[in-house]
Amino acid sequence: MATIPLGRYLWERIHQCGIDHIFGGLNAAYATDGYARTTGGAGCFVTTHGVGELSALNGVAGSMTEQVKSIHVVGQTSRKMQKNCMMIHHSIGFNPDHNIFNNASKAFRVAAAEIQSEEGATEEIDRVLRECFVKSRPVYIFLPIDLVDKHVPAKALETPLDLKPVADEKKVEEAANAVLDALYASKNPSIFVDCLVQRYQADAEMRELVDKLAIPIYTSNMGKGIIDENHPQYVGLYNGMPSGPGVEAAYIESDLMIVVGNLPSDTNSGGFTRQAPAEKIVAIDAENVTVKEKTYPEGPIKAVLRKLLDSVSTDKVPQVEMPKLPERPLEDDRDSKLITQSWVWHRLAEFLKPHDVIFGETGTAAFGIPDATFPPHTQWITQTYYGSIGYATPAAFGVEVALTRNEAQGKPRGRTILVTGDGSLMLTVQEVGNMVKQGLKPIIILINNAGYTIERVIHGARQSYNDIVPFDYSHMLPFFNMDESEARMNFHRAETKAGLEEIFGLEHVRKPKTVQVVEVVMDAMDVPWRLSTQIATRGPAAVKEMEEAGFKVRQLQKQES
Ligand SMILES: Cc1ncc(C[n+]2csc(CCOP(=O)(O)OP(=O)(O)O)c2C)c(N)n1
Ligand SMILES: [Mg+2]
Repeated sequence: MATIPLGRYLWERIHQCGIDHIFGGLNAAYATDGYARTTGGAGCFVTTHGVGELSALNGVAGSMTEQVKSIHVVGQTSRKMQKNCMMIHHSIGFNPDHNIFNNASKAFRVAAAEIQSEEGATEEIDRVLRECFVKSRPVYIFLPIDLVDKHVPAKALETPLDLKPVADEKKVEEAANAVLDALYASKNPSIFVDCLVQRYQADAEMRELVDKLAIPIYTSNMGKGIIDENHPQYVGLYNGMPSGPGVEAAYIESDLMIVVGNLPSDTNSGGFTRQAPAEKIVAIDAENVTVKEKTYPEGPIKAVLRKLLDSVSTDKVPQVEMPKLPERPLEDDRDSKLITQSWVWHRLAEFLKPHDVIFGETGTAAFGIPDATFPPHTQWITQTYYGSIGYATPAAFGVEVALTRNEAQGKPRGRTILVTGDGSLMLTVQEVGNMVKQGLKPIIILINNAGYTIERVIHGARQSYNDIVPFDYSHMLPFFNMDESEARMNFHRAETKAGLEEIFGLEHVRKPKTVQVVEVVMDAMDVPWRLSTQIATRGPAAVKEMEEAGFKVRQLQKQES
């Protein structure tokens, strides 16, 4: 029987799952997350035991809660060292338990292969890789160093793993029929598309289905971009109270709300103000379907959408008149020559091109960018639920690597556009060095607003704990060893709208061949209206604090609802 070293088996199997790159190091968990989101499959990273895995755990937790496929391989101490509780560096104290870090990460994964013997090791690896895809969340593989070279049977590698969830045809059909019955009986249905559609690789089915149903479409903050926002049936981003004018009023007119891939965190539901009356809701979730409070279990989202596509009679779907929304109100700071939150995101959207991947790091960017309409085939990435600042920069590194891979596979390649705040960037700025080193070419748009503006609007507007150590960003590219004259060409700073217009017009910014850094100077006390409105959902005391600090709170949504 042909055999192969266990370590080799592991990497071959991972490669077979569509993973062409392995990340390592401190920010590897973030890079893996970005890579997975953009390839649509999984990402993988490797760390040393203890220090390495613990450093990466915050990134893994983000993938866990946002349901991103991440494979964490830990190079563990030998079985003998473990058994004898040896004081190997990175361990904790005397007589150390080498499993302490493995135990710490249990809450942040859906499966683990804690390999202690070459017997059955390949089956364990296969099992957890499958779980990663089926449950769309992180898995953990713990491989003692003395097992890496042990030979195991290679036969299993001849058959690639089946990574699809098991779908019981009858149950899927029953769930789909219940959805269709409710749809045919409705008069004014709508469909709400959220981010888990993307995580469970059901985007293509989702797009086909909205075309076929031709009923009004809404998305969440996190689901933005899955459906083309220029689609004739697209109404808007519905996020409860912090929604554009008329969006909530139009949505609640629906007598049936088909909600697909819901992720109802506070930040993705306008602080829990998104309306979802149970008697009107058809929920197509990752593994189940619920039709007006009756649950149909074991219906994987992708299989259910496929079934709906195959069995819908479009002539029975009610024809719904598209709601007419009022115009976006004119902002009172529209004449400012300086760069404002009310202007910059719409301007940025004009800069976007199909197939771009755009990041909104946690901060004002994540609340500002959703206001802008993207071109078709734009991927929007934000860690809106977990919201760990510092995520976006290494995740953008992972996306750039994924785009290179997609391009090698003959797929269209857009640009990675990272929008990050000055506060967030500080946490993981060293990944810009990795981008330079690897010859990647993201466009980094860095909001210099002198600190934690999102925190200022929440509390302590002028407190020093919301200030940061100011960086001189002109040194960033040379510091990471980009040639001085090249670095001068690729660093840009805008203090005015006219200045940013000029930068966005430059050929080497629009079609970058190397990392571009665009520093955008904005006022420390300027916030997007979606953010102040979200905070206003906390009640009158929060509004009072914002107004006393000098922030503008748009009254519109409060008056409407
Ligand atoms: C790891 C981590 N620490 C702290 C926070 C709390 N927090 C949320 S946003 C933010 C500040 C972000 O500032 P910046 O990136 O400059 O964005 P801005 O709002 O100024 O545009 C902080 C500290 C967090 N989300 N994650
Ligand atoms: Mg800031």
